[in-house]
Amino acid sequence: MSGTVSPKPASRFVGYSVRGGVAVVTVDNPPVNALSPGVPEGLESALGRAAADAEVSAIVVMGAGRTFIAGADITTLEEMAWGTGPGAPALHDLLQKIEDSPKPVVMAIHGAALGGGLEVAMAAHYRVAAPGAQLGQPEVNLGIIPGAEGTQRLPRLVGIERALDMCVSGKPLNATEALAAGLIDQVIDGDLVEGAAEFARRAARGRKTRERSERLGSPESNVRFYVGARQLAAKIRRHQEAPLRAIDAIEAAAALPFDEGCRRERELFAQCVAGDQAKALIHAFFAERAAAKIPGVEKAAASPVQCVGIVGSGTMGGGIAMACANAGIQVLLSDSSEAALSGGLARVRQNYDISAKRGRFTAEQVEERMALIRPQLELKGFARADVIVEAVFENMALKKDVFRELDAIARPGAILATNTSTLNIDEIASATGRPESVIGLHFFSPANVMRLLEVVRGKATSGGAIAAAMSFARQLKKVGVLAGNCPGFIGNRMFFSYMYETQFLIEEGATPQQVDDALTDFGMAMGIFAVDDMAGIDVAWRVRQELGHFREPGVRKPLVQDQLYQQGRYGQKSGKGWYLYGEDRKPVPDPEVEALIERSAREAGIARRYVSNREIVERSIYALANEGARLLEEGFALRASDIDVVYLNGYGFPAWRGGPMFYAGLAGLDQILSRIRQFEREHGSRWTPAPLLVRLAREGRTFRDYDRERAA
Ligand code: T1G
Repeated sequence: MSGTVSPKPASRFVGYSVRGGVAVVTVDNPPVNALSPGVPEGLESALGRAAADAEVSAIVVMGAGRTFIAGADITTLEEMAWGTGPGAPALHDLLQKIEDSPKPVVMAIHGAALGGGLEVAMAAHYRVAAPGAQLGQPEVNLGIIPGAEGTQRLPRLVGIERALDMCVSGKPLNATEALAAGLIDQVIDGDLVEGAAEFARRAARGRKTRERSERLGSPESNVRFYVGARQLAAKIRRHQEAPLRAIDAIEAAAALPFDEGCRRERELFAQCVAGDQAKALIHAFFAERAAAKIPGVEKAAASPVQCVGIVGSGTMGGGIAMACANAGIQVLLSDSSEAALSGGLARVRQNYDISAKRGRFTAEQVEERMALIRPQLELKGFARADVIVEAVFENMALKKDVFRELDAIARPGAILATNTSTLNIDEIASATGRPESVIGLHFFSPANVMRLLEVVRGKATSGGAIAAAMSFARQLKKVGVLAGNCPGFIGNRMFFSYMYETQFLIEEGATPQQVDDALTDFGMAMGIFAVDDMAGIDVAWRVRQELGHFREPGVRKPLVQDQLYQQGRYGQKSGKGWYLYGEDRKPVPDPEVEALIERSAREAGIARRYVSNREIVERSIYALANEGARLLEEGFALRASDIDVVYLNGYGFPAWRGGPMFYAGLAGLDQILSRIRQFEREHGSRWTPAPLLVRLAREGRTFRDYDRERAA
């Protein structure tokens, strides 16, 4: 193929070359070609050059490296949200220039065309994509709506119903779906640039997307789509503003001329980006990525884990096996008896069958996964495992025996991990001659579903082992967060304060249901008593014994949970705990429990009173933040944002509130401190404010400021 390549790039971010009469304009802003300041300008100037280039009859726009364009630069959006920067560059001029180009413009998409990336693509006359491409408007994940005319062009290409679904769910379409939906014109199997250039050469001038109206429906026919979209938003994005505003903007697309619709979108975008939900969700986006960075530890060189050994095929072991098999990793799953092992495997099979019934996997995918899981009665085969995860009963002597045995078998350099949620990693490591390879991998139940993986470093754990564990988390598509070795690590240590506080609240006058309702209204995925019933009251009891909670004299001890345990009310598994459970597993308040609470309070001389929902939320959430501040200062968490990531991904904390530490900053640390001081006066030393909280509140700073200063 003949072609000339420009010796000079069109701008720092945009390359320009000509192949056989087609200008190839390449966005090059690693890692994901975000539309940072300079990129839209570079694109505009490249388009101008192509327009003036007599040799050029059509234009292809593509992305360099691993992706097309992943959208607006979220760092500039964050500045916009906080009002600290000039804001995101306006894309309107660029979009108009693309759409008005006298020569046909073809977008050649591979990797991600997300947010502003898709909006740029939709302004073109044609779009072609590689088979692996993803096209979407994920702005809702950041608490905003598409801000570059996406809510106006998308429905013109894919129709109102599909556009609503994409903007409310935030889920991208793959290339096949995008083709069927009308979002792209062709899937290109071979060389993308070549294919796109060929497509461009044959392309006619093409229509402007703004001028298409045939898929916009009529106000009457659309009503049911708007109703459906609002129902979807209420279901999957409860309490969130942005999905509702996206629906408003799409309604405007159908009701108003294009330019007016764009104006409406801009207003709605501006409302969203200035709100607390956008601040929180943008925080969550960067927090998750920051968690992967560990000072002093290099990211592991890419050598993916091929084989994992798991000791124990119970609920946790089985779930971990599924998480690994889902990532295509071979699993050696062991247990001490034939019966236990076949029971464990049967549970795994049953869970997969349920997923298959729900349409998450095909029968074939289930078989592929089952084939990856090899049962073993002995640990000998573990010699070839890259990672070994111990998931036996929560008992120190037993775990030490397992590690002693593993030490004799595992290959040098293998990661020896324990899934303990409570026990001391250093003591477990002491059973081996290689404590540097021993680490905690605290999976959350169900381990094949929950995204969080706490990676717990012992005092001897090497940087290499930490790096390998973090990269293993990524391979499992989980978010790894590094925690220090203290009782409960990050998540459960904070959870204890939260859980016990809510138990005191019911003794003082609230009911489990009132507490749970107040917490779910706040945004928690589940109420705490429902969580306790799901996790098992017997499990919580055992943890209390193991960690010696309430052994110190003078500490207020919750009155009811031990009684539930003694009555065999273990929660969902026994049909009753804090609540009663029928077939549907929905918690039903139990008058017997309420009577038990009242009686226990009376006997302990606790005067019952009216407890407001506000007090419930403050005492539970501030208990989290106060304990979080302590473990941050003590060095058991690297950043406040890591604590947020733990709560967002492991404990059902609402993402649109950013996590407990971020939420505390928005609520005002001075405000929180003064409430905590009041609680301290009323309830004593368990409410003593964390020194770090006191210091930050005094200085008028937040945990976010604290993280930023320490990162700088
Ligand atoms: N802006 C800035 N940085 C970004 C970015 C973005 N849009 N996307 C990713 N990064 C950084 C990220 O922080 C990380 O940095 C690195 O890139 C690799 O990301 C006008 C308002 C594209 C699917 O929401 O979904 O457009 O940690 O680890 O797993 O309407 O990143 O290496 O320093 O996630 O391969 C809409 C967000 C914006 C896309 C790649 N776009 N990104 O996943 O890598 S709003 C999005 C992603 C908007 C318009 C509006 C994913 C990815 P670091 P990564 P990955």
